[in-house]
This record gives sequence, C-alpha cells and structure tokens, in this order.
Amino acid sequence: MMPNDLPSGEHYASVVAHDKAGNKSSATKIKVWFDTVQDPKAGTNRALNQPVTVSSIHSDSYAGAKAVDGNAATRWASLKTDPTWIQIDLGKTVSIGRVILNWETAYAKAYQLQTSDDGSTWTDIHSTTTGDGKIDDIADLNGRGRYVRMYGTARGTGYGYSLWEMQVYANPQAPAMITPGSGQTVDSNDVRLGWLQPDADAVASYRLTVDGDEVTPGPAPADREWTLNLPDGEHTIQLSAVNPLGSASTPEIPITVAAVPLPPAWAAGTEYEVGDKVSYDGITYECQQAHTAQQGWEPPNSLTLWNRL
Ligand SMILES: [Ca+2]
Repeated sequence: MMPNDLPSGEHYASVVAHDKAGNKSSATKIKVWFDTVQDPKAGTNRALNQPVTVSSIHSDSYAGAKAVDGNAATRWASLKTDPTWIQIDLGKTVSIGRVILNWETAYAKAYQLQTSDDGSTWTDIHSTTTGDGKIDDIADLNGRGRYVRMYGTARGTGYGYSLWEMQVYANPQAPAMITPGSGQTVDSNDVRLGWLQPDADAVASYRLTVDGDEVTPGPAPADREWTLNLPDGEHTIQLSAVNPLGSASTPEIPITVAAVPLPPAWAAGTEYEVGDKVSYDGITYECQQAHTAQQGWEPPNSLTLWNRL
C-alpha cells in the first residue's frame, strides 16, 4: 500500500500475521493519517487561514475555517442540501490559476468554481457535473477576483459536502515595462530593461525574448531590471511572468527599440562643431553652436547649445 494511492485524511490499516501452518493471528487495527504534502513548486496558497463563509455547517466541529487551516485532518462539512457553497476571501483581488479541492467522503458531483470582486456577483471559472471526489486539482484556470467560491449543486453521496482543504493559487499578471519606452533609440551595447511586477509572489520565473528568441538564463523572480547587449538595428523585446506551473502571463505588449551605438559621451573641455552629436545620460544631443564644452553648459541645461534628439 502506498500512501500516494490514498487521499489525505483518516485511514485504517490492519496487520495479520500468518504462521507456516497457515494459522492467522487476530488483526491489529491501526489508525493512520495522511496529510497533503505541499508541492514546493505550487507557490503560495492564497486561501490559507483566510476568512471563510459557508452556506451551512453540519455542526460546530465542522466550521468553514477548517477547510483552509492547512490541516488535512480537519474539515468543513455541510448539511445535506443543494446547493451548498463555501467562499474564501483572499483579502485582495488576484489572478487565479489553480484551485485544489481535497474532498472527504462527502464530495460534490456537480459544482462550479466561481470568483467575485465583491462577494455578491459571481463569475464561473470552472464547472463539472462528473466530480468523483478525492482530490480535484484544477490547474488551468484563468480567473481573477478577491473571493473564490465552490458552489455545489449535486452531491456525490447521501451526505452533505465536506472538504479537508481548499487551496487557491495565483497566476502572476504581466510585468509592466517602465524602460525603455517602445520606439526609443538606445545604446545597443547596454539596453537596460526595467519593470514593475504585480502579484510578485506568484512569479516563479520570467520569460524574456528578443525577436522571438528566449534569452537564457533570463531574469530571476526577484529581478526588476535586466541588461541586454544587442546587435545594431531594430529589435522587439517581450517579457512575461511565469507561474510555478509554467503558465506564462499574458505577454507584456512588445516593445520595439532601435539599438544603435550611442555617440561619444559629452566631455568638458572638448570642442564641438555645429551638428556634432553627444550622448548624455543615455540621450543623444546635437550641437547648435560651435563651442568648447564647459561644466554648466552640459546638456540638457543649455538649450541654445544642445538640442535633444
Ligand atoms: Ca482542514
């Protein structure tokens, strides 16, 4: 018997000894618990210890909070009514990529997973009429909301509905690129990317592509900047956040940059002719009047001398 074959919760095992003559001992019955082992790649369970509301409880021992207490030996159980629901307040609106339902014997045969921003208007993100209990691991969700609800419409047994645990995992949103701006001309040897990341704790890795080719190794989950060295010319750069299950966020709108070597950096004491170009803080300026550069005349402070391109 392998524990992996059994759902989390209470089980009984019995041991009987046989002697060589075929005599059997009496059975020794032992009670064992199996807990759901947290998948280290699953990320943060957003439902853990969050506020729960349920349509009914079987008794005080089976409160809704028992389904999100992280303990696979405690459970919520409902009355024998349809429909029955359990909703979890995640505390803030997040994108929802995966829900795991760990059913006790009393499972739902037909139910919907729903999300809501206000706890009153609900959107279906998953529906089944063929549930068979045990563990329902629904990993291909594309939902968003502050509240998540299991709305059961048909029971699989003569009992009510009962969950050992209900877990909710987020998907990261797309990164928001700050720099460079699309269409910007940048130094091809030093293309510096900078971005913000909503739902940062749902990011397992980033997928960064240049002209469709993935950059490896790419940024780490904690990174918010990255430097590329690109050939001169126009390039399309795209960045998306990847969740622990390998699903990428909706890709960031691609940015197109014209990567060219920047002109020499501005330097005090240098003579510049009209039309000469200099680089200052990564921006290109064109000389408007022939002069010898001095501190205080550096771009962009001196508009009569330097025109920003
Ligand atoms: Ca529990």
